[in-house]
Amino acid sequence: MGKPFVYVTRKVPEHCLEELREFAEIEMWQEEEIPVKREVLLEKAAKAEGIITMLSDKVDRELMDAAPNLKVIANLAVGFDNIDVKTATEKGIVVSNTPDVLTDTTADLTFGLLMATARRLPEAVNYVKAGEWKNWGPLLMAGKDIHHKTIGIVGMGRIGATVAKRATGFDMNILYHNRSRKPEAEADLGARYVSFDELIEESDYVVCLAPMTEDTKDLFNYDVFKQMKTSAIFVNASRGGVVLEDDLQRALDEKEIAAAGLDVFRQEPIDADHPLLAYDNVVALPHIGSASVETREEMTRMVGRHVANVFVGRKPEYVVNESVFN
Ligand code: 8YV
Repeated sequence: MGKPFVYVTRKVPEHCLEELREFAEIEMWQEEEIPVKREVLLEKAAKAEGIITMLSDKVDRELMDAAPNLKVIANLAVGFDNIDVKTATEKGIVVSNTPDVLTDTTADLTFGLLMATARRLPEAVNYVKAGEWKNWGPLLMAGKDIHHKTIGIVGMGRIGATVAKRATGFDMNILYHNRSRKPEAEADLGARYVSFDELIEESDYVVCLAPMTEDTKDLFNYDVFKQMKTSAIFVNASRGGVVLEDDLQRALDEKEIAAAGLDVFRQEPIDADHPLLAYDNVVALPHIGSASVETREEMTRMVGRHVANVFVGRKPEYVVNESVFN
């Protein structure tokens, strides 16, 4: 009997899948620029026992119905809103994800995005590169201070808590809102648990790191932006679906908030004519929270291990639907 077939829906660092190769025949979508075509995915799924997937590659019922031999879906991400976990569980398919390994890297990027937005770094870089720097004045590209300001973290999971840790280095006052209290963050980092409304009203920096769920979908609407300080900066490094982008645009137009730093969008990738790109006070990134070479390699090794584990009847380290093992 041949080795089980595994399809990888995006180009990943191939050398990190060496261990998995001992257990599986691996094929990978090779285009860097274009996401895997749906018809290709459906065709590959028909013989796949494992799928390594990520981001907006939808793993829905149609795909799982087309994959009668599928045993494991390993997501190269901590978020798994691209996967219909309920259907996978019904079908006994293991779903795994990659938390922890990307926590520091994503927290670094989130804090970097906050700083870039507050201190107008992309605008300043473009200004110099465009040869517009002809003079110097005290208020040239003047931004907002970060130190000693209040950061409000919505979603105090692993990444939220690590951003809070970064914030302590800037002597920030830390507020958080989360489904559950985090005593360690309160004791170790001095973070204060507050209601969502209090966080929105009191924070100079509102940072969203909450996962995409029914509760967080469209959470940041016009009324929420209006409730923020007019000097507030909104940073989103979780999922685009938590923000109503038209409402954010309106809040920026009406100067209800000062600026936004966005690593994620409702529909990714975005085009150059996306309305939010027209704002100087919006810093937009192409969903690169966990995108360091080291972390991407580690994530790839991890999904490889998860798939290999399932093939040898072992439970992977991070399983989203534990009940398939009961
Ligand atoms: C992923 C992310 O790398 O982990 C997540 O949830 O958003 C990123 O770290 C990206 O979504 C690709 O799957």
